[in-house]
Amino acid sequence: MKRILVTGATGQIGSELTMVLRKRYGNDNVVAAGHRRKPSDELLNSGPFEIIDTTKRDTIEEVVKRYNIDTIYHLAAILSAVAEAKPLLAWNVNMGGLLNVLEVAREHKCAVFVPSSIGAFGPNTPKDNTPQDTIQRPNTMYGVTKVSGELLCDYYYKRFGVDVRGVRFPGLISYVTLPGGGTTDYAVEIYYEALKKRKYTCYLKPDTYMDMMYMPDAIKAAIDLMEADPKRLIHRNAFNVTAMSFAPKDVANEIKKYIPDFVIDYDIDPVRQAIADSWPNHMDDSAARKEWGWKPNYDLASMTKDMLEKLSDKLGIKI
Ligand code: AKB
Repeated sequence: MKRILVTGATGQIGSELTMVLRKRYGNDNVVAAGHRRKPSDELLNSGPFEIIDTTKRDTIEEVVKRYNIDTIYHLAAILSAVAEAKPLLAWNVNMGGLLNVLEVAREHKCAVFVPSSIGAFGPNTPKDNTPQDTIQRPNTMYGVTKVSGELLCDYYYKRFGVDVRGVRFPGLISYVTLPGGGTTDYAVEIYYEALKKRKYTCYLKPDTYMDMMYMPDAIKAAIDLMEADPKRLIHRNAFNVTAMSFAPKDVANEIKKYIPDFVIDYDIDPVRQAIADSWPNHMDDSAARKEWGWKPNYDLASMTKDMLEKLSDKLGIKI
């Protein structure tokens, strides 16, 4: 039986991943840990919850020892737009936190899941069909921490045998928990605003293409990779994974199929536009498909239908 710790459990991915893991492995076997955001009642009432500041190694180690943890999903991180505003905080949390988690995993023989991101690529990476192994010279603090994190994970596997695995997540869309300060956040906000105001002002240009994924697929990717046969894994860390590639104008057109009077306009934020412009349009995720059977279930059309249905229930607003 697995004994799992999820850091960043109050965040966009963690809040949903924790509930899926609890269903799969038993409520008491999955410890949710947060620090900055307040946990939801669902998270608090369904299993153990602990405060962990991942920049303080002893707070991680104490929980790992007390609960006899053997697997850590390490999700606590600062996202791209906040990282540009607070680069030192991003370095401390994204690198310091990761190093602490890997050290605790080495000492206590834990497996670790670590998400990287499309942010690990930069302006001179090939933009279309971005290969699994390619140029990575990001020009943002977020990207610097993501590439360094990928290398650190490879190092801990090769040097110390820590079973650390991970994917490069694209922008993630969900109706449960809002993302906190990323460049791809527009793709979540647009659904809320479409329902609430029939109008959305987008901070990216209409034709800014990026990889995206619906949260159920992201959770499936994390769990499937951690359960994959290690003998089949050639890469282990930082697998490209994607489900769809779209631009703001595409998601607006899809929403209009359900809300015909929905209007999008644009007020460009130069910081987030520059970050988005430095990321791929569309990654090649064939290594993940081959090595552990990655296959998403949702595309833009099926995600939009589900997002609008679930959000209209949640917000109590009729489509
Ligand atoms: C962000 O926009 O910072 C994240 C990411 C793509 O890593 N959603």
